[in-house]
Amino acid sequence: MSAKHIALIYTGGTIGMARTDKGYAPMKDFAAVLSKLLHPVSGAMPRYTLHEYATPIDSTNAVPEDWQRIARDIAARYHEHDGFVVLHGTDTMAYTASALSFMLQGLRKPVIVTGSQIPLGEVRSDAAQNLITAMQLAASDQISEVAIYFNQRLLRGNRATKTSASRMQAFDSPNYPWLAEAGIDLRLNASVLLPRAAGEKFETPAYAHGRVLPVRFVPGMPVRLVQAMLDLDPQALILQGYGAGNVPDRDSALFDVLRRAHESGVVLVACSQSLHGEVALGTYATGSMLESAGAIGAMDMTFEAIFAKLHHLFALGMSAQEIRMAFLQDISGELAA
Ligand code: ASN
Repeated sequence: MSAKHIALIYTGGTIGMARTDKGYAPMKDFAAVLSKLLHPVSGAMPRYTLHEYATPIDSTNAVPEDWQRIARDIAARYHEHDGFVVLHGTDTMAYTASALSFMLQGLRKPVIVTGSQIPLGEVRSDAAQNLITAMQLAASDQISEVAIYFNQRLLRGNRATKTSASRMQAFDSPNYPWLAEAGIDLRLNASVLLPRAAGEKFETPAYAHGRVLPVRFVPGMPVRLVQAMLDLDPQALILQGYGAGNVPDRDSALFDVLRRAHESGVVLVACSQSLHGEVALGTYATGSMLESAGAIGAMDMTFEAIFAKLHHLFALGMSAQEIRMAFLQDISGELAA
């Protein structure tokens, strides 16, 4: 029997849902279903304490304040437990995992986020396997970071993205190697894990929402759409361009709008619609235009990490100028330094 004691934080998601007339919705007796599932294997598992949210949510409904709540709940229990499993919906799991990695810096214990594609009680559910392995990983002495465990893969949380709505293999980390593979053995890829920090540095400032807005470019998109976004008074725009981060430069209207936004203090971040690779704004004239407008390239960060990192830096009260500098510094392994 493992002497480890982990905390299971149940926030919602398909893993804890059951069928209703309107489709899957959070089930009522999650704790009982969980203990029935785990009882037969308890000898091989760490001890756990369940912390069940009173109103579990479909993660589609999550807002940045929910990320902050989870981080604060982990921080409050940090010294009582050897590791943490966060049960969460898959839809926005990568956003939450990214945000947790920025709030819970310098972790010296594992925080494993998991969920499932099919609810716990359904036939062919992936919930039990994901949960059981996540719990074992949460008892590991070698992991000191926020990671997503899903269908035999352990991925860095702030490098992961949901790549499939229907496959059991719902997540990947296109710009970073998997941290572990769970086949017959649990094989950790030690060389790519975050080294254990000298000490924790938790920052859980009050997160706001609605001020970091995405603009996804499509061929022929009117510049007025970008202006309409700016009229919503954002603190930052994430410009999802093509390939290396390119956006159209055929006429100067887009440049003028972006330059004005930059001068008025909006943080402009350029990223790519491509899942793999990194932003290089100097490669094409269409990318250089963004640089001259004042945008910064998001290097090889995922969209989810960019979004969460901007929320984090704004919540810390930084100015636009400070954020432009801090954004390109690595916090928790989210970018290639
Ligand atoms: N809509 C669900 C959620 O994100 C999807 C899932 O968990 N598989 O909560």
